[in-house]
Amino acid sequence: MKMKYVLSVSVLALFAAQAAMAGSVKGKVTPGKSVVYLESAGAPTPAASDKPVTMDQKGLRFEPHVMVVQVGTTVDFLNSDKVQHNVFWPSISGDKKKTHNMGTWPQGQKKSFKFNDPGVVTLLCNVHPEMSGFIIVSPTPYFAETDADGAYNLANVPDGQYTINAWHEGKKLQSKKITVSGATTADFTLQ
Ligand SMILES: [Cu+2]
Repeated sequence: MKMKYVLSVSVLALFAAQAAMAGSVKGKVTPGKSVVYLESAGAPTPAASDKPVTMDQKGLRFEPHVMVVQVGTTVDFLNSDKVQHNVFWPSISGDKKKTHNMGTWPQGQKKSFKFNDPGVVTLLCNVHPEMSGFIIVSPTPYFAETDADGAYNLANVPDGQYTINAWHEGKKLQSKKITVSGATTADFTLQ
């Protein structure tokens, strides 16, 4: 009994120590409605959830227009329209070797893809050239979409070295190296 008690206390102490090392990154990205995500410079980060997320094609639009997922996430591409849609991407972050065509399918059907490469995926439909959408595949679970004013807050980020990336449709991706140690700030103005 005494051993068990001692173990419980040390486990609690360990949790307390880990909690104390968790920082946050907050700041502002101009323009608003941007995406921020962290790349870890060293320490491994928790794996993605097994739960798939849905990218819908509805009303001749990708819905949502912009989605952020952690690397290793499966995206279910659903067609909710009466017309057939296709899904393809010409590259991931400009790497044309990572091009992929999911094919074309009718209303009510979906096809799934697991994103194992981080980066920016521009979704297109070869049936409707005006359609586009974006999936930002983050290498870590530390990502956010900023609010309309550009504010974001990444909570529970373990202290350490990271690269923080900020993305907005039509703007150049910006990256900064940061050291997270408690409350950390990073602001961006995207061009
Ligand atoms: Cu389409």
